[in-house]
Amino acid sequence: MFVDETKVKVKAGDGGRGCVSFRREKYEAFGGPNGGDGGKGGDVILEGSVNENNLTRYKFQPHWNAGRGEHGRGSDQSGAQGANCVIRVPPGTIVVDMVTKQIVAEILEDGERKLLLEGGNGGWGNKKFKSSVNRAPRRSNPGEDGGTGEYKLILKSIADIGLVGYPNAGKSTLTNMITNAHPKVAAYPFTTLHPQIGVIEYPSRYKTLQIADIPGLIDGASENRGLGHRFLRHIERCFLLTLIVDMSGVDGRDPWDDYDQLLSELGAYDESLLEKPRLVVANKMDEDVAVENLEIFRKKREVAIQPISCLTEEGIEELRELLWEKVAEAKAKEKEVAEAKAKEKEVESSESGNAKSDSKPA
Ligand SMILES: Nc1nc2c(ncn2[C@@H]2O[C@H](COP(=O)(O)OP(=O)(O)OP(=O)(O)O)[C@@H](O)[C@H]2O)c(=O)[nH]1
Ligand SMILES: [Mg+2]
Repeated sequence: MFVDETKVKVKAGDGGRGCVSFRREKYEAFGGPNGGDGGKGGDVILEGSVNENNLTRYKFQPHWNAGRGEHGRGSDQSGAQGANCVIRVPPGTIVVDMVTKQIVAEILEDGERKLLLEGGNGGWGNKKFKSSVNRAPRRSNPGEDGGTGEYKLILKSIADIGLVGYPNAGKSTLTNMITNAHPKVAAYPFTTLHPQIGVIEYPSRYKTLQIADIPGLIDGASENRGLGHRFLRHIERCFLLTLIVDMSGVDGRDPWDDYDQLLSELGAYDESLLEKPRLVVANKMDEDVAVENLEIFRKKREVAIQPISCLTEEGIEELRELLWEKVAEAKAKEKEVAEAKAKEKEVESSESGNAKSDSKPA
């Protein structure tokens, strides 16, 4: 089962009550107040974990509570802090507050932690209320309530490359060949029912890339045909989109129409997907008709296209290298854009700072 969207109800721990108590000992009259403070309630914390690969467990267990703080006790004993509740989510998870509809957290890395709800503070014991005018206070505070919240968890997988294509184009076959993942391959449409993330290794560079194999798109996916657009969110964060076109033209479709349709479906989901760097791959080149179709494709559409065959392994090694180069290029470009943006912001803020200091009277 693959769940990439679910709701959770969480509650942070309540703070423990403060204690009213007085020191009573033999030969120690009026020993003074010694009621301890209540413990703080546990926090609700989000943590990225690569051991989770989707949100199934939160679908079946939607309630998560942190422990309450212990009440304070006599003899100056503070209550223990409540246990934190750690919600482990796969990297790439976004958390949306169901009331405000705002994104309140985003977990991108393994081990990354974010505080979702803070536990209530413990109440003061009567010792804290002692003063020069009231040396025997009979007062203590109740603990603060821990907050509650309802959140939607949405997983948008993190991969460098997203594979997009019609059903049966050979996305999973390619994933099987070049990565450690083994998605099911079969000659019927919609073999892949949910995204599969595979890792491509580049041993000579001591590096890896992640590739997301998602279910096939068909005409009208934007109107929810086939599996619809449901899984396109898993390629939103990719640096590179790889469009796999079946050059053998099965099911009476023409490869160039497939290519156009894929682009229009991507655009219908989100225009910004079309701005991502793309690599177009022609698969099934072992078939004779594919060679003819590729020639026609090149005449009809002026795009660079990489011919491969997952059957004969022709062009696979070149494709691996091309993927590496394109992702490196895309990453460099994205970094440049981010740096330019940061610089622009810096200039803007320094300008507004100057304007403020100018407006001050001398
Ligand atoms: N002749 C030939 N057949 C191929 C090639 N690559 C894949 N196939 C076949 O195409 C069929 C579909 O392959 P899949 O990898 O399951 O296709 P997919 O794109 O993942 O399809 P969905 O998961 O349904 O979207 C399988 O029967 C494969 O054996 C190829 O290069 N040449
Ligand atoms: Mg598949």
